[in-house]
Amino acid sequence: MTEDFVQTPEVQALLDRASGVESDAGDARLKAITRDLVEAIMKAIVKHDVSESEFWAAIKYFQDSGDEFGLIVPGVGLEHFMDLVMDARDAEAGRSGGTPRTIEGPLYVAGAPLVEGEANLTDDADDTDTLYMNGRVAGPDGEPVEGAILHVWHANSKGFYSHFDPTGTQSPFNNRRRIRIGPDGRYAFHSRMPSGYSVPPGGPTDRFMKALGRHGNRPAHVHFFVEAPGYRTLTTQINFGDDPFAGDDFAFATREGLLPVPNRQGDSAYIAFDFELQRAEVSDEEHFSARVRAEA
Ligand code: MBD
Ligand code: FE
Repeated sequence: MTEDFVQTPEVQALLDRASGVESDAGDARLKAITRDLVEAIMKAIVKHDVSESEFWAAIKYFQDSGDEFGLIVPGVGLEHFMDLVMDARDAEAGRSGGTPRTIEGPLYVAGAPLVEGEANLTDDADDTDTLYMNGRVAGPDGEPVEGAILHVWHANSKGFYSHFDPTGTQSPFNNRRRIRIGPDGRYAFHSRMPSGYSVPPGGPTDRFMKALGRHGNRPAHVHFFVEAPGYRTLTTQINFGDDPFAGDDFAFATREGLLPVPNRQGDSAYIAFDFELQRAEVSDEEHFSARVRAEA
């Protein structure tokens, strides 16, 4: 049996009816996407000779792993793929320049304290080195960006994020801030050094990665959104260039230009990093994508 089986009139009619393309009601775009996705699954089933038992094991996997979908999506490369798609669309539209985007990941929390000046991100005790990070937020001509807000979030020295910490021991916004940037475009903050992240051991993502012969580790990293009136909101992160997983990130978030090596001096580590924003072409670009995010 070959994939041509999916092209038989019976299966094609099934796809038409199942995706609602024969009905005038409903959403045409949703119908078309549903039809293509279901057809792609059918082709994979035929191509790989998926048995009935394997099929139901896969369905059970999806049913059970809902809480970790936000990890599975970057783990299989789809979240990074969206960056590649957005980069390619930008290139087609003749847009380039600025700090590269890279994935948000599933661990942002809205509503972090809004602070000004040299900011401390860390509320909780954490016996590790101190990270000092500073730099500029500028536009395409090097102009300081006025009215910028830098959203920063990272893990603690155990690799756990506040709000998502399985040990339940972190304050709500530990290592999370929104920093209002002054008219000179300069920012500076310090915090307790993050460690790399690992997916929950034994969980759905971990089991999937192991079955693929992979792992679920990320290098130590710091996430950012940068938003400012008149500029395009940037989603990015820096990954520590000297981390053992800097070249082997399970989530594919590391990118050239986003891998600074911390300058480590005794109990302190320093990173200088400048952000360059693109100008917004439409006001929608000044805002975040419509992803549903945790709130606290
Ligand atoms: C993270 O901390 C992260 O940044 C991503 C992208 C995926 C899982 C955990
Ligand atoms: Fe992260």
